[in-house]
Amino acid sequence: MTELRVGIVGVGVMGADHAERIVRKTAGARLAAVSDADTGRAEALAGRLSERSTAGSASTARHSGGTAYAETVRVVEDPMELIAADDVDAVILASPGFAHADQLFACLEHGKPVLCEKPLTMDAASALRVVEAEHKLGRQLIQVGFMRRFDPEYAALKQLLDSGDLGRTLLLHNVHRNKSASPTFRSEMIVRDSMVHEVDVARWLFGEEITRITVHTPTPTSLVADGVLDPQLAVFELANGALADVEVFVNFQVGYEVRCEAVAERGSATIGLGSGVFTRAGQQWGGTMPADFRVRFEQAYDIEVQRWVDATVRGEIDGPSAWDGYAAAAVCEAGLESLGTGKPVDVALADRGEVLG
Ligand code: ISE
Repeated sequence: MTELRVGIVGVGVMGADHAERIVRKTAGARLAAVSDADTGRAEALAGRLSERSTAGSASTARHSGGTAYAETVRVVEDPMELIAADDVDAVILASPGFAHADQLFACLEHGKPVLCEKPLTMDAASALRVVEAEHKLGRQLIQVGFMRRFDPEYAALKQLLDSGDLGRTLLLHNVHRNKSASPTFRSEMIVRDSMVHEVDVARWLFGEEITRITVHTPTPTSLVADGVLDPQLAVFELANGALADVEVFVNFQVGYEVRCEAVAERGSATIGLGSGVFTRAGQQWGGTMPADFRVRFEQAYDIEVQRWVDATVRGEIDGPSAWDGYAAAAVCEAGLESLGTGKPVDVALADRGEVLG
């Protein structure tokens, strides 16, 4: 295979970002087709990317060969048609979470490797069905878009903790703040779409499953619609007795801020303190904050997609698996129950050995 022909389903904020990434920055891949419930939006994006490539500017030069040539990005109305298409070797799913289950089953049916943005699916039962269907195929086709694992700071933290230099890791403190969220971003989405990242971070850094979750909700900020519980403070209990907490605040107003501090037996390590260029001028000092996750995690997304393309060509995945997506869905499901009561809720997780045995 010379170049991996990628099709993207859903070209909203994240899908459009990935489309640009495939065209401008990813070696060994080309954007073959896009699909979106809003066909006009897909057409506008395809037109924009094709135009830029035909203009042949240096920034749109193909990375594989280094020479610019016209990109013909096909717009396909039906996402199922895109998934089945002969000119699409692999799929990026950036459609809304509720569409993922059917689209993932279609990818499995057509043997298409897929990078699926989180959440894997909307609930643990459907996520488990996806894991089982993939397992039956005998080949891992699904990678989940938990991009923090590819962020150089998170990767360095993981390496440090795994080295054992600080002793055993005891606690994680996480902060996850967005500048603002749309009024349709309800309390449940704060768990399923935002907190799910720290669910994955905790499972990944500890290498353990989360067995119980408690979601506390202080009096909400006055800057959200009635009934939206923002911020939220969750505590995860892990199978080895470790604890992790996370504050998720999606209408923080200031900017995008994601931090993680690990406390171990002989020291602690914190990432996400970056303030860009730190300046001192006019009796003021300070730096800047990224406006959103695309800026903060740009490098992580670039590395994630490049490694996914490279692994796909080798017939493998190289990142969070369908099981990771399922485990996160199971934790979030328990988190949603706790959100209603403020009480700890045990996570109901299938036995990994039995499912993947
Ligand atoms: C969004 O979907 C993301 O994945 C971002 O990383 C997260 O910060 C944001 O809260 C979510 O809505």
